[in-house]
Amino acid sequence: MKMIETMRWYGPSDIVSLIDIKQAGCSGVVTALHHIPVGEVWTIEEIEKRKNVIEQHGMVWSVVESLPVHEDIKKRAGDYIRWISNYKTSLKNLASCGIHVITYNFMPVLDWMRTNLKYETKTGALALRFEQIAFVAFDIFLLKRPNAENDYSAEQVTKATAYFNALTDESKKELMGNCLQGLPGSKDHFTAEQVLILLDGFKDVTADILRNNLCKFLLEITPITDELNMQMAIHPDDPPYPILGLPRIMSTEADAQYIMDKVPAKSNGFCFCSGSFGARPENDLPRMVKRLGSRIYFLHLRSTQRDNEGNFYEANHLEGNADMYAIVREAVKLMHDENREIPMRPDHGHQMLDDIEKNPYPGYSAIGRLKGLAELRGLEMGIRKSIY
Ligand code: CS2
Ligand code: MN
Repeated sequence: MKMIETMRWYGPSDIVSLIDIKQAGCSGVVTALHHIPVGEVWTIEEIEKRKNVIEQHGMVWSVVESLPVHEDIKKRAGDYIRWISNYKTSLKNLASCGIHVITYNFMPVLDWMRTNLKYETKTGALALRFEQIAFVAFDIFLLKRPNAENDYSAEQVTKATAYFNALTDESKKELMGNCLQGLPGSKDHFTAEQVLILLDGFKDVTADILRNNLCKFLLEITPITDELNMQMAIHPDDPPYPILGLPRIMSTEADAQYIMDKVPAKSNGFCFCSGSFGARPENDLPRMVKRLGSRIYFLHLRSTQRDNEGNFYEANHLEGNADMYAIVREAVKLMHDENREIPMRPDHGHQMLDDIEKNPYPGYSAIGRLKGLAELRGLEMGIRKSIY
């Protein structure tokens, strides 16, 4: 049993083409209908259209990433009943088209957050980076979130002030743009005003409330996904701790265990993202693969290099803090023991060689991901052949 090798494709507007993905050696494609507004139904017609393009290139649509969850569902407010009903319809439509693995996340307002999208690594390849003090400076001085400074230590505020004062106008603009990236798959940026309004909508939503809302949502959809043999794979928070005063509920093994206990349905599972979980030192990644085991439906393999101040950058796939050998070893054993194949994608890659002149979605370069995939594939084969 081996991992199903896939890459994410953002659809027809992605400068990385299906031909590129095929040549990288993938049998599967991970994509979403990014043009459909969050909450609206994915019709069979639209799903088929996308599926056909992928199949014309000799690959299959292995995983949906993401079927996004409307903010109202996370808050359990507004039109959430309608959005849940739409979500169920989209799930049924996907299943009827033969697509069964669905990734989503339950991070309020934003998806992942980085302060630098072009951090120069020692080879000159560019990586995504999260720098704590830059982020504090963004929060207090650029976003101007009310009372933001109360969330940080006096030392952090002092450092962020000095950092901010030393920035040129151009660097300020860049930091702002990096932090206000839109959702994956969109080239639009949020404005500070939009984000402040969205954040305000979550001001009364504590982590307990958010967790509860996630469980209620899962209790509503999993009877359907169980029946249709689907696999729901929640993606962890990135970075895996609260930011901008927002609650986070999928950052640790205990968080994952909690929703597994509350919603035991078989279709309630995980997208194990080693890069997201790995930004938190106490997350023991190989142990998590072992413990979450049969509920892991999708693997995102990536490593981060952390320092003591809470900064991290995305390292080469086999370097950084994640023990990729031990993680892949657990995954190989899991697939062998359960006699199943798990889809995997190299999650993000450096911008390198020809990628540098191009303008790929941040993290989704062609050559950097190809390199990551090639390394991971070799690692997996070596482990598999040495054990079985
Ligand atoms: C992805 C996430 O690009 C990434 O970091 O792993 O954006 C992921 O697609 C979503 O959180 C899943 O809903
Ligand atoms: Mn990921």
